[in-house]
Amino acid sequence: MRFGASLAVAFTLFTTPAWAQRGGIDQFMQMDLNGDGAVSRAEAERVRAAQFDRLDADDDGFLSETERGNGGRAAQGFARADSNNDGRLSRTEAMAAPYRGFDRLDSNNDGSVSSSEIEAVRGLMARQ
Ligand SMILES: [Ca+2]
Ligand SMILES: [Ca+2]
Ligand SMILES: [Ca+2]
Repeated sequence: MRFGASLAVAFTLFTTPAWAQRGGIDQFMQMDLNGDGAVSRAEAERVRAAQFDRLDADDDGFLSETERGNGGRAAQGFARADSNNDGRLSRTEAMAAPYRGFDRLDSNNDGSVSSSEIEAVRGLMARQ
């Protein structure tokens, strides 16, 4: 099972051209757990849950500031996801955070980012 996608992918999911050029799309495709060439919302959620568990070092179901680390996009994503502002991120908050990049890549909003949707983004990048 491949849970190697970066935190930025699972939590913040930026889809700027710069992000894509840095290999963001390839990272995104690491979330295709069943290898069918598409990333479903369920796969994105599984990857996010797995990353939450990996970061939750003391297994209390919350990510503290220490556990989530400082700086970087992942930390920013965590800060935004902390909806009750108690400085820690519950599993519920983490799972409820927006899947921005996913939603943006899923251009027909069918809950799955298909290979053709990915190719469309790659095509846009190629023209830039
Ligand atoms: Ca898949
Ligand atoms: Ca914890
Ligand atoms: Ca779609």
